[in-house]
Amino acid sequence: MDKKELFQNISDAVVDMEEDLTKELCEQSLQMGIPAYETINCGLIKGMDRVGKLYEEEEYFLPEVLICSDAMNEGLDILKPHLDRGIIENPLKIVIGVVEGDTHDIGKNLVKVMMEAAGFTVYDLGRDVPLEKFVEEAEEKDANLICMSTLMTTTMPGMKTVIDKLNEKNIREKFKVMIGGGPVSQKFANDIGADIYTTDANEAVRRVKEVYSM
Ligand code: B12
Repeated sequence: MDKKELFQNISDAVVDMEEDLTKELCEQSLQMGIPAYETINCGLIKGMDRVGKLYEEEEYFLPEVLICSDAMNEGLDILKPHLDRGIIENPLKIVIGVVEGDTHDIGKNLVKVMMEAAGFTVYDLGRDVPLEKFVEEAEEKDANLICMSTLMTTTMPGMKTVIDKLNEKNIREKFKVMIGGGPVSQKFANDIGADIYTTDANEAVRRVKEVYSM
């Protein structure tokens, strides 16, 4: 089996809710010497993206989606210890969370894993995070970057509220703000004055490194 085929099989195993097979294939990827981050991006995340689409098409319902995400997490558990942690002398400090009112955290967790793998220090506030907490924690941890995730249109305005709070306290310049999640777009990011928007976890790391010239 070549790499491309293996990634396809991992993505299929997630979609087919095959926890054991997902684990087995992730182990195989390590034996083949494939970098863990590549298997996460090209196998596990691809699979979960397809699951999201199947849900939208009403082929899958929530119980199926949750079993798929269990399979993805089993795979992540195998791969995470093998992620090459980037070694950075003064790692960026990142505060990340899902905005108030929203409990979808699968995507946020993936962004966190990829950020940690890049060598950044990540403070995870979890999901359904009170908006004020983003500001408080960023100040307390002396963070460089605030990352916010949301999957629902109804909770998107919370991202703007956080930026407004930073402005009110005259500390907006201290932090970069990065946003992401299903309904979020570059246009929305521009409208609310966020600094960085990306569509996926891997791109998120690339853009952060670009912005900080790393
Ligand atoms: C899984 C899921 C759930 C699970 C969540 C489990 C969990 N722990 O996260 C459960 C079953 C709990 C759930 C509940 C609900 N859900 Co739901 N759910 C989904 C589903 C099917 C998949 C989301 C997902 O995990 N995708 C896979 C991940 C990997 O993708 P992702 O999150 O987009 O993340 C990637 C990128 O967006 C990006 N990214 C994400 N965050 C960030 C952050 C930053 C900073 C950056 C840079 C990038 C980034 O990187 C990630 C990896 O590449 C979506 C449909 C869909 N297609 O998205 C609906 C969906 C999000 N849910 C929806 C709804 C309505 C609900 C409920 C309100 C349902 C209900 N009536 O009870 C509740 C929410 C309750 C609440 N208050 O939060 C709607 C939202 C509609 C809207 N537009 O607002 C959706 C779109 C389904 C739909 N079409 O109706 N849900």
